[in-house]
Amino acid sequence: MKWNRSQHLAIAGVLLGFLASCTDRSTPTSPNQLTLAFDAPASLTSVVTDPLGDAKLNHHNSTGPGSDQKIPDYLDVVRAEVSRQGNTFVFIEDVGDVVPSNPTTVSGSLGIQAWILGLDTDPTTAPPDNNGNSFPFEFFVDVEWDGTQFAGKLYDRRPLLTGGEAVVTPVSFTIDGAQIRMFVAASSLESPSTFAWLAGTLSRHSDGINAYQTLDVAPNSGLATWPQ
Ligand SMILES: [Ca+2]
Ligand SMILES: [Ca+2]
Repeated sequence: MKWNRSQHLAIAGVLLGFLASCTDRSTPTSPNQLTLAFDAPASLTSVVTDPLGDAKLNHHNSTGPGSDQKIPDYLDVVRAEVSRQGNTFVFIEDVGDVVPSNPTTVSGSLGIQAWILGLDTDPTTAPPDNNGNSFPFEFFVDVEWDGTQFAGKLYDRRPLLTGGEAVVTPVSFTIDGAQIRMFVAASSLESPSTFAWLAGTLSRHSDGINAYQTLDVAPNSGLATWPQ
């Protein structure tokens, strides 16, 4: 089936309805402190770069009023990285500005802002959403701002293949200046040897089918592959 990147991220918005527990946010620090705690072997790392300035509202529908309205640079992805460090996958999004401690409030009953990655760990399956649309991603991992606090979450979408619900579990994360990092146990992803992935940012307003806005995606075309 034909699909596009925005549709991939749309399911994240649907899944945001499952919001549950939260994790304390780290204290923002200078973007000059964007250093990794450890260096991954190149063979276990996948990196995508993305322009600064291409994020916009209504990314999934680039026509109509407000479609080119500028959004804050902290919602503009400039680089994304996936690496495996021992038994942990580390997911990184670098954005164009320091993530504030109190980001712009998103309108609507959910009011969610998300820095998110979709992981296609099984090319033979495409779990459906509640609207019957199928998406390639078995997992989402994200950091969400709900207007009050930040939370890191892993969405296991595989139960949707058999009529179940996505399973949401908290994940550790840090927000350090303009860098968001998420840490997921490899076992939580069934320790895949390879997978395809997409990073992005989105706003989720309510549970409505189109009540979301994809703000930016990286890569801009297709999916990245880990390891690179
Ligand atoms: Ca960008
Ligand atoms: Ca898949």
